[in-house]
Amino acid sequence: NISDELLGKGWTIYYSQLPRVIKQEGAPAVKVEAVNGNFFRMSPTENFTPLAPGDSMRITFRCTYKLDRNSHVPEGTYWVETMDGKEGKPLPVALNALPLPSPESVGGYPDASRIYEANLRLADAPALKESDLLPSVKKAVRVEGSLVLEGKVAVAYPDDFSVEASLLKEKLAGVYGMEVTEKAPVTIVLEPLADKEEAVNDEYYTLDIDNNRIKISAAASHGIFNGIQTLLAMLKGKQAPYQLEAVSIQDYPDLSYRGQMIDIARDYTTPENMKKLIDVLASYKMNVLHFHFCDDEGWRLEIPGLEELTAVGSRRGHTTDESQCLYPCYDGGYDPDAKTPGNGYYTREAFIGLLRYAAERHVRVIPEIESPGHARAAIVSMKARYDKYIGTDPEKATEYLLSEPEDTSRYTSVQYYTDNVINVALPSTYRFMEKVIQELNAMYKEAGVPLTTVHLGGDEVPRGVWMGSPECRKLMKEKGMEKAHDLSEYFITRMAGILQKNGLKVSGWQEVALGHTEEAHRQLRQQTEGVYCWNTVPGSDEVVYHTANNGYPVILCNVGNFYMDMAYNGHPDERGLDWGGYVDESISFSMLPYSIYRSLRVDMAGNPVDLDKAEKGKTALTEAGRRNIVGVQGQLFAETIRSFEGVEYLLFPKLMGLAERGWNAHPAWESLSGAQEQQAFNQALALYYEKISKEEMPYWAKNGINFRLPQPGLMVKDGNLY
Ligand code: NAG
Repeated sequence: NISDELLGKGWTIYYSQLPRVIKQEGAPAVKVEAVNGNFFRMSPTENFTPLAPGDSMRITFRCTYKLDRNSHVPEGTYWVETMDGKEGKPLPVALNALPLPSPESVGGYPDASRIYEANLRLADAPALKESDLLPSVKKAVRVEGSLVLEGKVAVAYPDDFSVEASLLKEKLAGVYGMEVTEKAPVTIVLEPLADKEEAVNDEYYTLDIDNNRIKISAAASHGIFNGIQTLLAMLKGKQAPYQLEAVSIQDYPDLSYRGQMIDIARDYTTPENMKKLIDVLASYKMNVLHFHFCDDEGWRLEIPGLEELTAVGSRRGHTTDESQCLYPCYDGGYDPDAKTPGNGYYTREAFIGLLRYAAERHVRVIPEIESPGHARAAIVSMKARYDKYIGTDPEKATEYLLSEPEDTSRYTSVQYYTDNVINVALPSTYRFMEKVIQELNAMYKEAGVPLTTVHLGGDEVPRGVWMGSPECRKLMKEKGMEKAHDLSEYFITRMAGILQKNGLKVSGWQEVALGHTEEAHRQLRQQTEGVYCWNTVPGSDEVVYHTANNGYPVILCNVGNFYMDMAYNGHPDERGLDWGGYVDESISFSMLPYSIYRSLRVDMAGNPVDLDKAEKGKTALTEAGRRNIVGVQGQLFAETIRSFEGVEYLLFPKLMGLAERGWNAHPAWESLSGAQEQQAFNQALALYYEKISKEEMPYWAKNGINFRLPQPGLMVKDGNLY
């Protein structure tokens, strides 16, 4: 008590923390409890003795999950006092971070990259050729000659490629300081491929450099765009005047879907930063941005007619009734109007602008409406609407309601929410979902960008949901359903119908394609564009090939290799989660889309995994299943991220492995075994690290991208080493 008054019982301390379940022993004087999710409160019990000025006390509690890294310690702490039965204003409280053990004191932290450092020493560091890029090009033949790009350059192109040409000119002028003129010593020619049959797919291109000309040919504009990215990548590690060796390149991706998911619900990323990211993704020939704009802790997109979604659902701050804003989870800001990483949304206009920006760079934006679980922000927002109108306009109040006031179901979600699942029996639920889908459709239309699918989420519906809902009970009886999963199936089937009616297909996390009746599978298969297999920790990764064999198009985003929100390693200063292991740039690189059981070569302690054993007896990919592997995707869930710099830190350089594997799904070691396999892997890895450090890192440093050096605890920012 640092005040000069006696501290009585009318106070509460609020804070957020990731490790969740709290146990207290005995009869504590101060009770620590979850308000909801990872938002907690401490308040005095009847055993609390008022604290005299200058006195202090210790409050002890236990978390069931380890609290061993800085991104997990309590944060956003504030104090609220109650006087005369009224709550006072929240006040920030200074917090001394927990003393975490130093790496030295426990003999170092397990670091997954340890084994790779050993591999790197084994393989000779190769000398880089000009055409050694990320992602690697399929075929490059060095020919006689060279050219110099200096001062002036000309770009020649037909109308069909004018968008690509103007982006090229922008980069040449803006990043490489060249003047683009009508006539110049060197001309960059963009032209249709002479023999269209040659194009393996829409993204195929050829790039030919001779003494005074650079020629990029493709059957489609996407191929031209890819060729331009290759040309720009060849300039990356160089200084003006840019000397380029003559070369003939033929290149195309193996997988048509190469995406990155960004979670702006937990941590808000502005449209400007998102554009910066899209530009970088596109430069590595990634072609999908999975836009995770809503979840339990936020709704980040304006939907005309559903103002509460953003008025309430995009703001987090101190509240006891959530009619104005959501609880201050994660970053714990007590002021809902403050500019914190927990507040913000994309206006309709900003989103349309983003869609156009992405489309110009051949990046598709796939929107995700998280449902029926992970939907707390939407549920709370629609409840606020209900409360607002129930007295005056009951029809309006219930029109889009997502929860049933009489529902007594008790459940706890993986993230410890007790009220984050949409009620799937209410007609208003389907009205809400269709309304959002139609508004999304309208935004894409206005942007002039096609929308083919909406990702419906579908993950982590906790046990216990819906069972106490009178409406769900009624529906179950009517339809002869027996268990909660039947309701999940009902939801996804009905949603597939709504999407179809609106000209769209279903995408969703792996759960949407699991556990159905044969009849439901038959229908869903045809209505599905992508099943995102995510929860594939070693041992349960069979879901991936099972789903592909079962006829669903699969996107590989398995946690073990591609969850960029996993920490780089166990060091306390490395932010991130670790429920699926550690993920660094070597682990994303190790992924084998067609040999998934051999994709994790080290365990969390950095020890080698016995790959033959890991693969033994597992579900194999059938021929039909092979054709269903459509792509790869990185995930960046944002529970531990607090800024855009944090986004970049977790993506760079991990993203390089993802981009490489999406483009080249059959690396040399895939078809080898034993010592030969190990040697081929070592060589490829050495070349990969060489590219990252020689070509990419200097470029990131120059262009203000916050990245992590492939060594624990070091990073470069604005050209400086920290
Ligand atoms: C899972 C959740 C996600 C969470 C993430 C953290 C999926 C599909 N679902 O528990 O909401 O943020 O892991 O890594 O990943």
